[in-house]
Amino acid sequence: MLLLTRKFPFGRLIQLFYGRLLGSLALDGTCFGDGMHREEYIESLRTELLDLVEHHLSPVAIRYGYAETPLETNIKWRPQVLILGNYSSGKSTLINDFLGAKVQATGQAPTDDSFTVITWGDSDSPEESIGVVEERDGKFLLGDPEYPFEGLKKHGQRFASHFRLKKVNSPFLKNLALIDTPGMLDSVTERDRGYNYQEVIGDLAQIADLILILFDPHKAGTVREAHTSLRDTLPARTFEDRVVFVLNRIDECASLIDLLQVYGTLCWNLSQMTGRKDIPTIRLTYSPNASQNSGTDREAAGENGFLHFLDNQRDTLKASIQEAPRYRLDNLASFVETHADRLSHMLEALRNYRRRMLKFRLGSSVLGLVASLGLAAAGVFGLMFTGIIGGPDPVLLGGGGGGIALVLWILWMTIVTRYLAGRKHRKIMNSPDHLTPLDNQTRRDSWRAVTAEVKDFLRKTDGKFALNQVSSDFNNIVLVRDNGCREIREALKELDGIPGMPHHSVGDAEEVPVSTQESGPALKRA
Ligand SMILES: Nc1nc2c(ncn2[C@@H]2O[C@H](COP(=O)(O)OP(=O)(O)OP(=O)(O)O)[C@@H](O)[C@H]2O)c(=O)[nH]1
Ligand SMILES: [Mg+2]
Repeated sequence: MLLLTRKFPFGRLIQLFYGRLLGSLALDGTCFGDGMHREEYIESLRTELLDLVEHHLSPVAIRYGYAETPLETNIKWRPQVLILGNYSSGKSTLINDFLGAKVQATGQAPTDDSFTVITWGDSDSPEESIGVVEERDGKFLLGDPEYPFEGLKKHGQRFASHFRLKKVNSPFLKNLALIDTPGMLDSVTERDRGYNYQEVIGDLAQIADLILILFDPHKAGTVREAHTSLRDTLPARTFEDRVVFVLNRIDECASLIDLLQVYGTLCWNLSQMTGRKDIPTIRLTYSPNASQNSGTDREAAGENGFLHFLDNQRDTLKASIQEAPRYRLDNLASFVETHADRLSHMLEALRNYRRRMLKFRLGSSVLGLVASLGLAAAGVFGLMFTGIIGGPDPVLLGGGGGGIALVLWILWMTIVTRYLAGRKHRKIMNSPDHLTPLDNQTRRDSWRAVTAEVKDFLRKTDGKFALNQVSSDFNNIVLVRDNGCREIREALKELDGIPGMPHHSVGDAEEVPVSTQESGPALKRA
């Protein structure tokens, strides 16, 4: 409870969180086994984090041109799970299975060429069966500020006509939204989409809290699009936390050997994609419904006996998806960390710029003053010695000399100093890297992310802005960066450490007994 005594921007967050936590514990020792309590805690932490972004980071980000829209615009909506995969890999079937109704169209061959955001919508009567209660088009979805998709407008009309919203009264959607995507195709057909598919995927991946990538046994090697879209857009450190690989439709493998071959091919391709030697966890799943409907339920017919030895990791996947709100907290924490870090670097550079320019102007004005006084004195004495002016009247001499010195100093300041300051400003604009120390990779990375914004701000203001305002903004952001971020991490760690409050990492699930941290297929226990 040490955290409670600290005085940080997060004092309120921590107090609120732990206050409720302790209150609940006192009332009911078993509260953590109760999903509702856990959801409430996650929700209050989420609200506080958004509050922090809205009140501490966004105003500063907008003031200095770091962001054009408030930073929270893209993160304030509900947690999202993005579902990617080859065409016909079973994305829509998986979604329908989880929702408990046929909400998305399914079928062999490329079926759906739209991005569908599926979110919670209340039905008129509680008895109504699960289904779509409201449907809206892409124009609405891209224009309504309630949703975080305004940034996707840049992908044009063709994309807008392939983007839609469905509200479904399925309890599965109470705390999250799913995004179904058109299947990945090969590069030739890709050109006909009419919008840049990979960029759209990249933008959606950035706001998604969890990304499922589905493969099926027929196309286990097709990872080109997934590779380009995700590796280029997701920050490297969040890639592994956010992405879940799924080998779906495994019931269609002819035998265990067939499955192992497919699995091996997929592992090889994934290791090429991730650039790592270790194999990411791959979930092995199939849809019992689809399997029966397609008449390939060879497990029941006894043909496909190998399925008896494997866990269908459908439930594991479901549990992972339902953990999306928890991933959202992690992502929000990373979001705050990244932006606080970059913003503080930007402000540090602006503060250093202003300090340097003020120091330069001060130095120049002192030099100008000394030079003006010297020149004025020399001039007055020169005129006296050459007899151009008469007797040495000290008042007249002092006044005349002072006047000349003042004129010279004003000329110095308005012409020489202004010229030299302009030259210095241009020099800094040409090589801004010297504004702050760049002694490690983290600093170099954050600097690369804000260099353009720093230059833009200096160009727009012509280098004229208040030093004390920048310094005070810098100090506040540093407080968020150093203390606030640490406290968020501590709060998240403690949340995970409390007994009865399991945190499923992407590789974990409660219901399935086999350790899912292993990367091999999940064998059933005897
Ligand atoms: N046997 C079997 N068939 C499946 C499974 N999952 C999906 N299918 C079938 O595979 C076909 C394609 O499934 P969809 O869910 O439409 O696939 P999709 O990935 O949404 O396809 P696109 O939207 O076209 O990219 C459908 O006919 C499904 O019935 C499965 O686990 N086993
Ligand atoms: Mg589909």
